[in-house]
Order: sequence, then C-alpha cells, then structure tokens
Amino acid sequence: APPRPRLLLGQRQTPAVMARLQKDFTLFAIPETQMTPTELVTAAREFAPEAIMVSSPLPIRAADVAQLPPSVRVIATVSVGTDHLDIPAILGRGIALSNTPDVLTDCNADLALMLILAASRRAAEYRDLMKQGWGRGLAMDEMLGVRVTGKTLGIIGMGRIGRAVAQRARGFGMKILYSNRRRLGAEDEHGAQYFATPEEMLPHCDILSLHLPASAASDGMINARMLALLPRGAIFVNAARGALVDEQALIAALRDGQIAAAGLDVFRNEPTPDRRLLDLPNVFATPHVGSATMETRTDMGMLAVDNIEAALANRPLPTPVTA
Ligand code: 8YV
Repeated sequence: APPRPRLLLGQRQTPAVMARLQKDFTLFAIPETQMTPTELVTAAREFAPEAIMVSSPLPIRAADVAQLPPSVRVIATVSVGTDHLDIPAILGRGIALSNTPDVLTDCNADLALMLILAASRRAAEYRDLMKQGWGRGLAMDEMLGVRVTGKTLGIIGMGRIGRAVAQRARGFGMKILYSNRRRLGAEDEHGAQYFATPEEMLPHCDILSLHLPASAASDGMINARMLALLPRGAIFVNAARGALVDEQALIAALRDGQIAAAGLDVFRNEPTPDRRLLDLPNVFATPHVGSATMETRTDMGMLAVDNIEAALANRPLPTPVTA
C-alpha cells in the first residue's frame, strides 16, 4: 500500500471525521482542543505534513506561512470564513486552499434565529431567574420582551446564510429588508426589500442581523454612527464575525437603551470576550457555535477531507478558496 499522507490537525474533529482521518492519513498528535498558531507552525516543521486542517479562529498569517515546510501542499479550513487565513500568502506559495461553504448554512441561520428570539424574548434573564428558583409571580407588565411577529428584520449581507435567515424569519411573520453588494434576482428575493447601503436601511429595522464576512472593508462597520441610525430600542444580532462590530459603541448603545437587546455568537476577542459585554443583562451570548451541531461539524470535516484528498490527487478541489 502507498504510504498514507501526513496530515496535521489543528483541532479535534467529530468522531466520524476522526475515524476517516485515522484510516486514510498519518496523523500528528491529536490536539485536545485547539492548537495555538505557534504550536501549529512548530508541529508542521517537525512533522512535514502534506496537508493541514484547521478551523477558524486558529490563524495562519503570512509569517506562519513563511515558516511552513515545503511538504505542505494543501490547507483545508473547516469553516466558511477565511478571515483567519492570509490567502495571498498561502496561494502564493503554491499551497491549495479550501473552505466549507453550504454545509453550515442551515445551522448558522438557525443560530441567528435563536439569537433573534433569545434577545427579543429575554432568554438570558429568564434563565437566570429560573436558576434562582423563580420564587414569585410576575406582574403582567414585568420582564416583558418584544414581539417578533410583524417586525422588520434588516439583514446586512444577503449571501447563502443571509438568505437562509430571511427564509426562516418569514416563517415568524417578519418583514425582510437587506443590503448587499448587489441586488438579488427576484427569484431569490422572495419579496425582501433591497437597499444599496446599510445606512439607508438601518432607520427601518426593528431587528438587525449581520451575515457578511470580516474584511478590511467591513472592520468595525457597526459603529456608534450606524447604531444611532437604528430606531431606538432595536434588537441587534451577530452570528457572523466579531470584527464587524465596534464593541465599545455597542456596549454604550446597550447601556443607554438605543439597542434594547443583543444576541451575540461572535466577539472581537475570542475566546475571552470583553467582560463588560457579557455582563450586560440584555446580552444573550453564545461561544461561536453557529455551526456546532454533530451533523454539520461532520459535514464540514468530511468536506475538508474531500478537498485534501482532491488536492493530493491533483484533482480540482470541490470547494476551493481562490484569490
Ligand atoms: C467556525 C465559522 O469555523 O464557518 C465559519 O466561518 O465561524 C464556524 O463554523 C467553527 O465554529 C469553528 O470555530
């Protein structure tokens, strides 16, 4: 039998993915959780793998790429987002690169709806109260949430995930607005109203949800000026990337009631987000788990391995990342 290709794993994967990897590849040490960038580069230099499998947010920057041994032919990220990778540096070294679009769309959209509902209906505060044993009857006007039915949801970034969020939100009776680099065709809009810029859309949004990638252009786009454009008491949801948000401005808006509540799955500083954000009673927070179901994480891992096998066999990649 030909020698099994050497694969360096940055994070442990689901059991089904691990079983496939252990059968078809020679693995370096299997990380308990997630390697640091330094550990990844050190392991790569020691082990000289043909393939590297990572997930966001484990970064591979230009300086890391420069240190990789020449054995590396493919890097597969188990994520749709690629902001943790220096794409020109990787491709510039002739290393093939893939991500995992599509397979996580539904679960990420489900999580966005969970955040919308949890923020609107004060899930964090109710959970805290129940953990304390509840204890006394609530007045009819006490701890009230916001009705989502009939409300207007604004989506920034109407790609695969944004469209899946719109589809679900329509089922909850919400009206959909969106801003995107380009307008969708009528068959994909399903009646959603297009705005050429977020600035024009924000004054009309009861709920705002972000579904665009992090990039130099989108960094901090949700700042004090943008939050002030929302109607007072709006709900804000982010299951995309923390870097899209100026968190100081968001904290201020949540404190003074400009934003009534936020549902946040992503943060600037993961895995140690700004405590002032987490401590706010009107923040419902989750630890970057948009794709975190057994089914989806297995689909993502399998797609990453499909890409690695294709690259090592000199076949076209199923889901390549290109420049
Ligand atoms: C993470 C994600 O990769 O796909 C993405 O871009 O952010 C997620 O799916 C996953 O949660 C591992 O951190």
